Amino acid sequence: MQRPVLLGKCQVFQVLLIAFFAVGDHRLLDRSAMGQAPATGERRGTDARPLIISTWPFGLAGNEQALKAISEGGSTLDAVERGIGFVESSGNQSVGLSGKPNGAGYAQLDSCIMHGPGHLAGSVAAIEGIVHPISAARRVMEKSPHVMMVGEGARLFAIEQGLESVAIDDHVQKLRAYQSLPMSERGKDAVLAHPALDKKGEAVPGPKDNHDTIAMLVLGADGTISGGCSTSGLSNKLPGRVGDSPIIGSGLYVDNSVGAAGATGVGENVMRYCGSFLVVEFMRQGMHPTDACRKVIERIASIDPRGEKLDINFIALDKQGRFGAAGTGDFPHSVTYPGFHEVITSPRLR
Ligand code: SD4
Repeated sequence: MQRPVLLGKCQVFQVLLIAFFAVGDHRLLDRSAMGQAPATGERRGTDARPLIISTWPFGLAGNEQALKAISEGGSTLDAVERGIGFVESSGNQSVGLSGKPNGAGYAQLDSCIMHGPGHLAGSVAAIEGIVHPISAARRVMEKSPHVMMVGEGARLFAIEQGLESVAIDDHVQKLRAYQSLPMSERGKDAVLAHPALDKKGEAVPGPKDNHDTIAMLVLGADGTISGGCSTSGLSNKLPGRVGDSPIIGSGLYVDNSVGAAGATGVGENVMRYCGSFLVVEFMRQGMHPTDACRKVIERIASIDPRGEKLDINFIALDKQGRFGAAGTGDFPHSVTYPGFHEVITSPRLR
């Protein structure tokens, strides 16, 4: 007689759980609560927590790891480190040591992390031979007196901190061989920060498909927000080139009282505008994250003659659980919260 009673309680709990997530999903599509949906780009939101959003379809597996970290009692910061760390060692072609090599033929990685409470930040740039740059960024934030470390100093610090590394013995030789090339041969596929003009005087867009980045934002049940970003950067970049991804305010920005934003795309077209910072500032003014992302792209495109050929994308979430994204092209990004785990594609801006 006991067993059916116990089962009944479980079922009631399950129904309550489903109802709770259904409320979250209902709000997700409740445009009267969230405002009228614009012609392109959904305005979405949820009451469910944690809410995790990351760039590209490959972010989805990272989101899953982030969710696991939280379900095992970890913080939003632990979630970011684990989620991005998973992508860094997944054999990804644009994140981690398996990512795109620079012009000299080896990976130089960029990463940063932010934690809302205390407005904490850490970052590493052009780091070599470190398997998890996101963990190196977290160590800079938590174990050094600094915010940003670069190159060999960052690598040695990460190793001292016990992080996994691989040998980089051949890098100097590769760099010398690269430097012996005529200038015209170096970084010939690299993207230009300032628009190149074709014979007609039209701005030439940068090469496609030679880059990608994981940016991940996590909103916890208590309203805590953390974020991170990690990339190998553009393929064939000049050795020593640093993109937007490790720059606080460009590749990532978190303000615990407002929300967070992260970027992916051609860093040269983001870092001159403090792109992620600007998204958060627009959300501070009350804009929905989708609108804030769109507005920043429109701002940048209004200055740069390459317009929508800039190849830039933003993700964002706010303190209320509203989230969104926008890109100069169709932009698939990964969204996870209890009851929802999907890739959403925001349509190209124009
Ligand atoms: C960079 N923003 O190094 C990175 C690359 C990237 O999608 O995100 N590509 O410029």
